[in-house]
Formats: sequence, C-alpha cells, structure tokens
Amino acid sequence: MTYDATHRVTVMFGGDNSGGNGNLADTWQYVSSPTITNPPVSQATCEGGAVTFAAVISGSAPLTFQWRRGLINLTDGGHIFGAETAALTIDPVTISDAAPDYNLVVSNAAGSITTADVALSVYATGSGDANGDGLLTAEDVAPFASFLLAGGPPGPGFCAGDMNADGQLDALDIQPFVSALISP
Ligand SMILES: [Ca+2]
Ligand SMILES: [Ca+2]
Repeated sequence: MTYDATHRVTVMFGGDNSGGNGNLADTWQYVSSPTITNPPVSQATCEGGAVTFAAVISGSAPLTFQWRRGLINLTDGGHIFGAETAALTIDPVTISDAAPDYNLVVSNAAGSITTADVALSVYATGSGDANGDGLLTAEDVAPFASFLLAGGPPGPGFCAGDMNADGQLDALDIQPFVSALISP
C-alpha cells in the first residue's frame, strides 16, 4: 500500500504489465473500514437545555452516519439536528429525550461500526425543590443559592432551581424562586 497524493487515497498497486511500457495498468484503491477515534460521551442537562453528542471517526470516504436511540434511527426535525452527521444536537431537550442508549452507526464501502451506548440524563425544572425532599420550603434557599453560585453541573437539585426552564440556573431564576417560595 502507498498513499496516492493526487487522489488523496491509500492505494494498492499491481497487476498487468503486458503493455510493456513499464507502467502498471491496474490500480486498486484500499478502502479502510470506519474506526472510532473519539467516541461520544454521556451528557446531562436540565430540560430546556441543549446537548450535542459528537464522535470522531476515521475511515475511507464517503462515510455515512446514523444516530440512534437503541436500534431506532433518529431523524432531523423538531428539536433534533445532525442525525446523519458526526454530531447530534438536541435543542431544546425534553424529559422524553432521556435515554441510556444513544449510539452512532458509521458505514462505508468496507463495513460499519457502532459506538457504545451513551446516556442522556435530563432533569426536571421549575419546582424549586433544590434539596430534593419533594417540597418547596425555606430549606431549599441555601441549596438554591449554592447551585446559583456554582453554576452547575446539571443535576436534580440544580435543575429544580431553574425556575424559568431555560436550562440554566442563574440570576433570572431568583425572583421566580422567591415568588414560588412565598406563594406556592
Ligand atoms: Ca425541598
Ligand atoms: Ca433558568
């Protein structure tokens, strides 16, 4: 094998020299099957946030991509973008997008490969129940403030404090949190 800089592919040379001119008459292109250079990783977000699963895949072009949930192919539309590319974006994420088994199938002429399942964790927003005891009380004020200052990562308590359901816990959530606390 060698690299054919003209065609930008790896090729194998060989074959028929019957023409006698010293040039090999036949050239075969070597097609390397897809391999996973960087797999996607699991993601977590509040509902209303955005996530991107991305993978870096090596292999001869053309490569085709198909993101799946389990064995079900995802398709673009609504809040799903890039279902047939190397990067899948879901924006805005809903609770029903939570799943343990997002994966990517990559194919070319030499074969296909499927990445290991990765999870999308989605946490509900707007309850204000920052300490996760099922109630909105004064005891949620301190953890709410801690999540506000820490700015993440997304988790049940953090997302519970995302009162305006934009996927972030920030200053915009303070007033709605106080309002909910005072008059639930
Ligand atoms: Ca609570
Ligand atoms: Ca928010």
